[in-house]
Amino acid sequence: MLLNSSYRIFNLARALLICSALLAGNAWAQVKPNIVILATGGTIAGAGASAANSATYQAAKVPVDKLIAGVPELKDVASVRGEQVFQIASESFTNAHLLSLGKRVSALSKQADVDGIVITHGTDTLEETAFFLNLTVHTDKPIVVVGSMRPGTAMSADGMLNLYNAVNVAANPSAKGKGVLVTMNDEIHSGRDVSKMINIKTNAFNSQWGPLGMIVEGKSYWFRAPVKRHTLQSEFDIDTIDALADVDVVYGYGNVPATGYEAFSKDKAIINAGTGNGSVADRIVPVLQALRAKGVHIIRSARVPDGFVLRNSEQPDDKYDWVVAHDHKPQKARILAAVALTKTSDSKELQRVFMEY
Ligand code: DAS
Repeated sequence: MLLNSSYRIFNLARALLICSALLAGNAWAQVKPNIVILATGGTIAGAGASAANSATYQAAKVPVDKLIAGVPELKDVASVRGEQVFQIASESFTNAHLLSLGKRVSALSKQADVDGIVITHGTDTLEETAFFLNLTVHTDKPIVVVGSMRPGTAMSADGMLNLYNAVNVAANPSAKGKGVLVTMNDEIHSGRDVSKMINIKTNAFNSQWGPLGMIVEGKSYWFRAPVKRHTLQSEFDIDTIDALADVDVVYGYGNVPATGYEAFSKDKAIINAGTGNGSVADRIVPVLQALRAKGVHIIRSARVPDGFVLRNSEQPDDKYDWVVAHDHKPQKARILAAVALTKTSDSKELQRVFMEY
């Protein structure tokens, strides 16, 4: 009799244990990653007068909560919450915006209840912000910058799917440790490599070394990983940067005068967006040498979108103590130079940084 009742108690206890394990397991399976969406404005938050207005609209109108509500499928992917950091068109970004956004991203990345961060951003300077964060935020958690080429009010708007893709990538552990990413038009790009190459098409963003992967129906497909230093491997830390030096860009072309270069004579560095392989007109060489003699760093980039500027090719960089931007386009070279100058003003060190990041 006694044996019988203890057997029944054992079975009951075992059944209770199995049920609680199943419930816990099921609850665990229901636990979704916590993703924070930081909204800064841009077309992805834009609104046009009619559905036919795919290129004529006002950027930076829709608040982050409406962006999130506009993609109800996000709740199947992650526990999402939004913060409205700015509400501006990204051509109006300044260094102060970069620093403020970078510090917020860094602070959130340190929170245990944040698994990934998505930043909605205008497309005009999205590549600069993504590169800046790639250089300065010390985390391996996914940080994904996303925009759109058409406002949400337009036919075939791209913002909803771009945002859905960005949250999926940010929620995917496979995106950890790949640096800051940009998802546009079903592609996953490195924040280092990507640039806006077309001004009014949804396939506007391109990396000359190719995307890292694709995102299709919420699933990430990876084909490459970054080889240049970023995030946790970076010697630059946003938490210790409170100002960025003035670094400006002068565009090279036939007949270019010295005026533009001399206008930036107070800068710490000038990026020359040179013709061809970062060429400098013979009448401009002495102007740049004089600026270098005053302590202004000269960094040779190129207006040509692809390839990279070869040191000591078009100009004797060793002799002039100039720096080459390698494969960085002028607008990215400005970001990298400004970040590097927070730590060094030695031209050899600057050249090392341009080759390593
Ligand atoms: N003016 C553009 C910007 O805010 C609009 C956009 O494409 O996002 O960058």
